[in-house]
Amino acid sequence: MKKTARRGVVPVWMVFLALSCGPAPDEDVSTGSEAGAEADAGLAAAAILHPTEGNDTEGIVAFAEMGGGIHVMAHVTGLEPGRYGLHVHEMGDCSSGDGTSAGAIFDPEGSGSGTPAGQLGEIEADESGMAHFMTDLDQIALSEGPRSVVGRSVVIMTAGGETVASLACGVIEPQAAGAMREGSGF
Ligand SMILES: [Cu+2]
Repeated sequence: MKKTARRGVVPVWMVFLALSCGPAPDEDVSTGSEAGAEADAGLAAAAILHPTEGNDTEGIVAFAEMGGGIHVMAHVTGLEPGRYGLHVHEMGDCSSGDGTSAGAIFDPEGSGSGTPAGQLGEIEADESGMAHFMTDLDQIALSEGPRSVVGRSVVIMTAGGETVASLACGVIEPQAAGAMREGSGF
């Protein structure tokens, strides 16, 4: 059953507030001077995931520059208990309803042998169908360039098996770093 896009109108920072993974680092409350703003306020982005047709999976994935890499936090609901792939796909287009409009997995290096950059990791849903995931990656970026994931999409996929299905999809939109740090616990 297809759900409405109701969550899309909720400001993303409010969603972060609800999902906070832990206390914000101390430096977050004290920064903000003109001189330090550029260095301190790293780029941030987020994708609100909406279910593909026939699924109830939804959630949010947040990205923030941190320590030279990208901190990724995902909160996904409406899954059957089990493991799923958390992927960035090439195109920022979830309009097809089945995930195919998002294109192939993001693979800027053309890694025939290695792991595509868009393979962010595996999430595991608990008995309540909820998955919570955090990691730090350096194969993706938020700044402009070949590794940037901004404007692409996040897709939750069934892991393994003979048929791979996209359960949820969301376009990665830039976020105001300041607003995000206020509410998020990043
Ligand atoms: Cu995928």
